Amino acid sequence: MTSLDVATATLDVAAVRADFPLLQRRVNGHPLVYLDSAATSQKPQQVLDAVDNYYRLHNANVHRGVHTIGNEATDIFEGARTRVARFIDAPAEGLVLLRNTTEALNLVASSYARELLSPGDRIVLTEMEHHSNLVPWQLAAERAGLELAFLRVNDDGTLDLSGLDELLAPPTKLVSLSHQSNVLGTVVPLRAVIDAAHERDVLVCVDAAQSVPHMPVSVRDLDCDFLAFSGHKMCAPMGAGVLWARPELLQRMPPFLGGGSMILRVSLEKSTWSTVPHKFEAGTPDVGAAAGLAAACDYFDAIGMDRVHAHEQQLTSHLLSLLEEMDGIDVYGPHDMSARGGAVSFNVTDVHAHDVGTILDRQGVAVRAGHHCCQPLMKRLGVAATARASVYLYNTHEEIDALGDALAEVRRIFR
Ligand code: 7TS
Repeated sequence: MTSLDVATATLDVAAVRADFPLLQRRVNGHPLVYLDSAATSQKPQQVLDAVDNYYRLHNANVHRGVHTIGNEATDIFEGARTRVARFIDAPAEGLVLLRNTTEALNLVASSYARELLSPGDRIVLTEMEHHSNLVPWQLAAERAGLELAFLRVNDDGTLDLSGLDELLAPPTKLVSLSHQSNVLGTVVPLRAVIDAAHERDVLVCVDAAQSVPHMPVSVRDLDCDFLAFSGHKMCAPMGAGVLWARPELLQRMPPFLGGGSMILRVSLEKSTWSTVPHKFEAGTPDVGAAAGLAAACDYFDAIGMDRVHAHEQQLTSHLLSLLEEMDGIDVYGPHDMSARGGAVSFNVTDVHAHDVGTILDRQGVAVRAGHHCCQPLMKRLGVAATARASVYLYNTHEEIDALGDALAEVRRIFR
């Protein structure tokens, strides 16, 4: 029986785990305990099969429309677009298939902010953004004379929204913020931010890299203007990323990259553009990765994202109580489960996060250590780095306990 046959109220983790070949591995003489899914997730057999099937039977270039195999590849690619759009409850016309969240956010920063905003216009970000949702806006601001302003982070790791009204006033044109922090696990009350922004005719761009993989997300319910995420964090291959944008915005935006597939007509002097969303998909796309992303959407819909989310909440709550009970561990981010998801950052007193990560690895426990591409947030927390454990649908309570045992070993070594 695979996880897809399971229709019980809670997630059958044993069945889920059986779908993931890599989770059967041992590392340094121990069963692998993979707690780094916020960096990238593992892939189930169903996704691996979809990629394999594409390359074995249907591989050809897309949108050329002459031979049978090419048409099959086009159907797979365009089928992935509609499948992914359905997964996030969004019109497919606005769904641009790219490589990752970073590329998607650069597209918005370049083709919307840099090209369509005016000098003096303001973009609001937050202090807890991943560099991917900060650096592209800095580049656009520098080139187009835009101003950047920031929502701050409270001591408890929640977003300080007290200054929101003021920051939404003219000349603000756009807010770009992550739905869930990859460091603190903080889940932002996005709908409230979006409603407040729209009242002022301010657009909202959502970095959903850490939310679409972990909870039900409906673009229609959120009513956001742009939304970006990466397939590789939701059990799909690396190389498939998504930007969803309101089609009318995509129509007004000039292309991001120029080349094949994104044009209507080309002369030596001038070109015109293909329709939306193809205008933003220059060059040969990663069709195999798109096929894998569609399979990942099937996989999650068969399980139910609400069930995935509930499972992660249980694991995170267990992890937080375990860390709180241990001496000499600082946990960053909200402790209230209603304000957070399953990325948990911590430090062991007087031990560098990299040492923590290395000792955990010796016991088969994979966590991330470092600044997590959030240097401004590290500064706000007053630390150089943190260790971070992040859970997913395939993790178990026993694995959280294994992390606890491995951390006790860290404390013993450094006593
Ligand atoms: N935004 C957020 C909130 C992220 O967590 C990440 C990746 C990105 C954007 C960029 O995604 P990419 O697929 O374009 O690279 N976060 C992490 C992490 O926390 N550890 O490794 C990558």
